[in-house]
Amino acid sequence: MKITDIDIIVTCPGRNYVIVKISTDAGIYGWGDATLNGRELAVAETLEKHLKPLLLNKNPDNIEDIWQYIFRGTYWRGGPVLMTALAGIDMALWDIKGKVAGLPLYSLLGGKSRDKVLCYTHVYGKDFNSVKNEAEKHIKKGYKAIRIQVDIPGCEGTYGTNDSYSDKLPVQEIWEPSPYLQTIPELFKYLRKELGNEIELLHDVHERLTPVEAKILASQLEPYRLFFLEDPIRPEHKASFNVFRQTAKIPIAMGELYNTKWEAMQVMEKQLIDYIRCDLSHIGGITEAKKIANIAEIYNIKTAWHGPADISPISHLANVHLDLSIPNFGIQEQTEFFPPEVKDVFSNLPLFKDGYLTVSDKAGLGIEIDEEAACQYPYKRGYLPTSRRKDGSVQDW
Ligand code: CS2
Ligand code: MG
Repeated sequence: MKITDIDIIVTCPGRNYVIVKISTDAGIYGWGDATLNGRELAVAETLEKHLKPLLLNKNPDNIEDIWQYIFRGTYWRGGPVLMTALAGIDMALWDIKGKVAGLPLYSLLGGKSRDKVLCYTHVYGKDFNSVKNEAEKHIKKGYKAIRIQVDIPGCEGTYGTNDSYSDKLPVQEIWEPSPYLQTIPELFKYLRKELGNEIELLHDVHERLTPVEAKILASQLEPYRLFFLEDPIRPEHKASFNVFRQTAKIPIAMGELYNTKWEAMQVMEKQLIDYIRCDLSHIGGITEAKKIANIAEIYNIKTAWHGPADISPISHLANVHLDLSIPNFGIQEQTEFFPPEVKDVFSNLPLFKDGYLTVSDKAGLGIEIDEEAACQYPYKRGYLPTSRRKDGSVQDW
């Protein structure tokens, strides 16, 4: 079998997605996700101009060889743009392999280790009471785990409380550590009192604290039994995790900004985290994520793959197939925030029932894409917000 064509479709059904379609001389094609929020065209151009010519006529069965060839064989490697492009190719190749075999992806990955995967979604509000009301609605829907964010006094509309995706220049938010560090422990104290102990609660710091601030927050959250505290510090200096890891008795998750297994390895081999939460579509796809899960297993670390609305349903399906198969699955982030138009383009999304996700038994990833509908939603420039401190200096968003 040979790769005969690669189409890169940039579509905006409410938000931008980059879809990779790999066609073969056997008439079978596969779909991959190469969406990098706010930098979609950089990835699309990499695929179209640089990678497509290298892949034509290659045998799509040889996923590992193609992965190594793109990653190592072309010399320049790593970083979000190249690893997202590689992920798009990798997912499409796995989809083809599944269709050739007539088997769902989870079966190719070793078969099911579980019947369904525990998931969490996002709950937020302007104040504690509205967060509680939203949380109760989600518990009624069947959720067993929810991620909680709240407006911080003086920093209203900050990460997780507002969808400030903009087609003009980025929305600029204000963020300060002091009110944040005072608000979050109070929020979780209130929620445990109001909601009881059964519901699993999570929180995303979004890489905004210094190591010592993270240590203070983690210690203050200890009594409220968090499932995990996500991305407490910036991703660059891995040894910084040592500062709070030794004292804070709270599970830590990290990884959506990592782009290779070597980065993930640094926090895993020293057991500085409890959940690895890379993004399959920014880490080179299913091939790399499966390896990361295997490394994590050695250290008794579980997975919590990134699953926001800014990656396409193709990645969400890949997440659930992998979750079903690996022994050390932890939890899956799931989004309720796909714009409604997404369903015009993508069908067969993961199925939610009573707090868990499953996928169909269709061959490969099981995704269906309406290419005509995708063309009716052309690309629109879109930016994530940025953030500054009150003194005007740059803050990690
Ligand atoms: C996030 C994302 O889902 C998460 O945990 O941190 O919402 C992240 O901000 C976006 O993927 C950025 O594009
Ligand atoms: Mg996050």
